Amino acid sequence: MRIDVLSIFPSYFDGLTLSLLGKAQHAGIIDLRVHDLRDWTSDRHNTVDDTPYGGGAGMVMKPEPWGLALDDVAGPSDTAGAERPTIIFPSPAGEVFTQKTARALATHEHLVFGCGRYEGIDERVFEYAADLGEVRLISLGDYVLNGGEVATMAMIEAIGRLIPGVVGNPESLVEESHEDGLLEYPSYTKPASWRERAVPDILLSGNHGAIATWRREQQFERTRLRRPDLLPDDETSQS
Ligand code: 6GU
Repeated sequence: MRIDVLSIFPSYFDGLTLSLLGKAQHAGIIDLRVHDLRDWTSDRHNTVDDTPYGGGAGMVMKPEPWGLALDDVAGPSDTAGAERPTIIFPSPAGEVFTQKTARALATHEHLVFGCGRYEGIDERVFEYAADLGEVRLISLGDYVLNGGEVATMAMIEAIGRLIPGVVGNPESLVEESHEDGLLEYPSYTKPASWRERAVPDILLSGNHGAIATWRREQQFERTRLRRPDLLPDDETSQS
C-alpha cells in the first residue's frame, strides 16, 4: 500500500518509523511518503493560510498549495495505471472512524491524507480532490484536536496493522476489542498470585472449552458495563 501524507508538520510522522509500521516500510509492504505542504508554496514566507471570507475567528488554509500538492501526489500522472487514490481529510466534521472503516481502507492500494490546521481548509479543495480520487472526511470522535496530524497517525496505525504481513501473528488480530463487535476479555500472565491477587482459577484449569466460555462471558460483561452502545438492544436489557 502506498500512503501519502500532506502536512505542514511532517516531523509528527517520524514516530511511524518505529515498531511494526517501521518494519512494514522496510519490508516494502507500506510505502509511506510524508510531504511538507509548504513545498508547494512560492512566496517568500511559504504562506499556507489566510483570513476567512465573511469574517470570523482564525485562519483558513489557502487552496493553491493544496491543489498543486494533490496534483503531484494524487494526480493521474503520478498514479498512472493504478486505481484512483482515496483522499482522506481528517476532520471533526467527518464520518466517525471505526474498526470497520480501518478494515475497508486496508484493502486500498493508495491512500492520501490531507492534514488541515487552523479553522480548516478552503472548501473548494475537497471539491477539486474529488476529481482525483474518492474523497472522505473522517473524524476520530466527538472532540477537537489542533489539526489532522494526530488523527492521521492513529488512522495509519489502525489501517496499517490490518495489511497482511504487518502484524507477525495474524491470529493476534482476531481476538481484539472491536474485531467481533465486543470489547476484549481480560488477560493474565505469571505469577499466578501477585500482591495477594490471584489469576481466575478457570484460566489455570486446562479446560479449554470452559476457558473459551468464560472469556466470551467476560467480553459481554465488560461491553455491557463500559460500552452498552455496542450491544444490540436485546442484549443490553437482560440482567
Ligand atoms: Cl480527524 N481532526 C481534528 N482536528 N479533530 C478531531 C478529529 C480530527 N477527530 C476528532 N477530533
